[in-house]
Amino acid sequence: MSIDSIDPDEVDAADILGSAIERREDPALITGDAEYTDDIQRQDMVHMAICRSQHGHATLEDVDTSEAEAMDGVVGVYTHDDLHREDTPGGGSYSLPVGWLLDSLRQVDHPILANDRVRYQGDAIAVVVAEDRYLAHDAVEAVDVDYERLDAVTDPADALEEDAAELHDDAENNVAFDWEIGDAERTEEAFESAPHTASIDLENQLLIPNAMEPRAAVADYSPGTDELDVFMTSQNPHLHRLLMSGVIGHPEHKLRIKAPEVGGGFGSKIHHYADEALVAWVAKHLERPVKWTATRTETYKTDAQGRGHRTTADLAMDEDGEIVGLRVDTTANLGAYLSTFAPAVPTYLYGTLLSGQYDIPAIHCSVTGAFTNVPPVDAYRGAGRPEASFVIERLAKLGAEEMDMDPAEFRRRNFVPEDAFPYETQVAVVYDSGDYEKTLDEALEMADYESFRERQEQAREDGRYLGVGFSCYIEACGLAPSELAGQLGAQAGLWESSLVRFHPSGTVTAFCGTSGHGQGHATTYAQIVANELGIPYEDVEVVEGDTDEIPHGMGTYGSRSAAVGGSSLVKSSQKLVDKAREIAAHQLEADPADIEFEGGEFRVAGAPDRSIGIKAVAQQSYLAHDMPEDMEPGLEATSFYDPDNFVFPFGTHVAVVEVDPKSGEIEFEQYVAVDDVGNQINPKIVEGQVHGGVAQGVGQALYEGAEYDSNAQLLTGSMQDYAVPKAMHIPEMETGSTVTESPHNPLGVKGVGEAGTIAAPQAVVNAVTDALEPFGVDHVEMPMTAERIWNAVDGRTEPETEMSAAAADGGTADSEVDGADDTGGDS
Ligand code: MCN
Repeated sequence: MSIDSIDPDEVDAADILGSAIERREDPALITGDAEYTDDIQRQDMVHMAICRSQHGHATLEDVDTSEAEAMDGVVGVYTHDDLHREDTPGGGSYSLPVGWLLDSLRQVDHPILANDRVRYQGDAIAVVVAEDRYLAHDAVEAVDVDYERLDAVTDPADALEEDAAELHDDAENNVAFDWEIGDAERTEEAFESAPHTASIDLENQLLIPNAMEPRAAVADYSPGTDELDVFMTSQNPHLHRLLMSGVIGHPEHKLRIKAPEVGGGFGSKIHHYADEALVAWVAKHLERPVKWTATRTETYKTDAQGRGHRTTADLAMDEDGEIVGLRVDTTANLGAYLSTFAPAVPTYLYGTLLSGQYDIPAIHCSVTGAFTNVPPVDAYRGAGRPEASFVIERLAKLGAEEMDMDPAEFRRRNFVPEDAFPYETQVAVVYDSGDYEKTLDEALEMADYESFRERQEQAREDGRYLGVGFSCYIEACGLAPSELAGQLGAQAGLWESSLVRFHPSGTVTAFCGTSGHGQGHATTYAQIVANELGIPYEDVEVVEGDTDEIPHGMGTYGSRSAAVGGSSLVKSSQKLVDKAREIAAHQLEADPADIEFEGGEFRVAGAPDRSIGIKAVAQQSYLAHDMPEDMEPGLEATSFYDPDNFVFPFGTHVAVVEVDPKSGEIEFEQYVAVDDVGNQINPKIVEGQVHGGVAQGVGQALYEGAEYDSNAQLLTGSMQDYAVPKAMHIPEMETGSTVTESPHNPLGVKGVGEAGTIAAPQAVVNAVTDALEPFGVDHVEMPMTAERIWNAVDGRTEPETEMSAAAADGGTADSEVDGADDTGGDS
């Protein structure tokens, strides 16, 4: 079941918002016409390559660059000592900033080229600049680095052990922060008196984002004007401009960041890395254009990774199966240094979402952030919210089992009721709107759950193991508002800005400070603006991703673009219409209060024949021959939109699987996704986002995981070793939706960009453990490889089988299942 996309020519202008029109950006992407950063060529351009640490943890005894420097075609080789900055007070080194602070945060220095120590395999040590790319890479091989290896640690829980190798002098025991939320005392009381509890120990494994396009940058400096243009794979050019201007000490207004076409990011292109800053520095230093494009191996070793939690969590229930308490203790891997927004991810984007769809009267969550010898860990699609959803939805399954209740009914009993919105959780957020039963009911129907248990029973008798898994997820997105973000530690505002400009000939350019990189903004933003202005969709062009063209912006992440950027476009369009109304009133010799606007026409109320179209008004505004008194010519409007709250999309995903206990293989029988993202601007794009998100969630559940050896050497450093799922690994998805508008923005939308990734992992793990219930397996760590499944069931006999065997022997069955424990496998 899939939504058909529609040719925009076949859609009435009045229906453009909400239509599943085809993505206008696709032809250029499909035909190869689109320009990515690596496509950019400049005369006299040189190429940069980076000498990176081969070790996970070592001191740098010596870095000898002489051989590399002597190579023909090498233009320069630079190390930490070359980057000494005399223009900062005290003359410091170039270091990367942290964009989110917590009270207990131990800030550690993160130099863009390592000084005397490397802390993860891939830490940058030196840059080589050469006349061509291959030469630059060859010259990197000629840099002679003398290391003294140190003990390494990659697991966050191990990092906190007293005898663990310590990464930073300023972070004793590798503790980056201690953070908590909720009411510890009340939660303990709830547990003390609760007749039922369910518990889980789990790992939410480290993931490597896999954008199709590796990170890249081209920098071009004009000494005459001191202007520095940086083209780079960015999800947020204005933020990158701000951060980079601080890192390399170049004035913000003379720094231009432009994101050409960006081939996916999934969070990994939000952060400010050393590499892009180095490209900019080198371009300025050499006064020549410079290009750097990461190899796939560099991407695996240096892109910020995601998740990386170890968690113990307990749920307390009363006699009726109502949840009375939730207790969560997490150790979060932050990697070797603090990445740009890292402190926010395992705290405010995690702890605040633990209540899930449930009305839980007492919650407490504590999180310890740990430094380890892996690349910095930061936002990866979902960023904290998948981890939270995984914890509560795994516990919901175990809670239902403890209560001997149907898992769907257990959830229904505990849902925040429809009439309780806005609903304030015990973990500091207020859900905007919701109707959780509606998505559950639709998903149950689509999955034909009513007949499932019978089929499952039947299959078990035939020696086949089917399982169903539910995920009733919630997430917070549309990241905003600025005041709250500031109170929580953000060093940036979370508003969005846009400019809508009518051209004299009647076409429109809509500029927005978000920066899409695959989400289809050129299509959906044009739908929004065309709808507001009542003009044809084809007449609206969308521009994003260039600090020189767009007034300002905060970028694309946290599924914020529709809710915040889209709303900003509504606001700008409405301002523009307000001005146009005054011009129209003047032209029609009427009072502006008597002018109605619909379908692109201004009409005098009660005199429909007296009208003027908005395009004619635009033309008049530029002619400026006959304007209202004191009105400036031109027709454009800018706005900065800062919403009141996050938006909270939700939904129910249901996975139905068959597990072969003999081989450990898992087959999907069905995957149902019912999501509520408020009003949909474009249902086809929404569906595509759900598909992509679920694919990544299934990837986490079954295939993906960054693995390191005891020296912090990455074992999964290529696509051969890190299993990104292919099309054949992804289940056929049946998607459905309900609509519960958000009251917090004029479009009534909620975000969708991360929903599938947040929902899918626990649906799959719950399904697999449901299938393996006869074997007493109630948890398998992700990724649930065939080996892990096989290890989980190996040697365990299904109770019925054993009972019957015992009965046949005339003896008593001594169930091996009793002794079964959870397994993380040992793959
Ligand atoms: N949309 C809609 N109706 C809604 C909500 C959204 O039609 N009710 C549309 C939007 O207009 C937009 C798309 O759906 O075209 C996604 O919107 P939104 O949920 O606002 O998310 P963002 O545009 O802010 O995108 C960010 C989000 C995140 S955080 C990650 S990670 C992610 C994702 O989007 N990375 C992606 N989707 C991705 N898709 C691609 N192809 N590549 C990535 O790197």
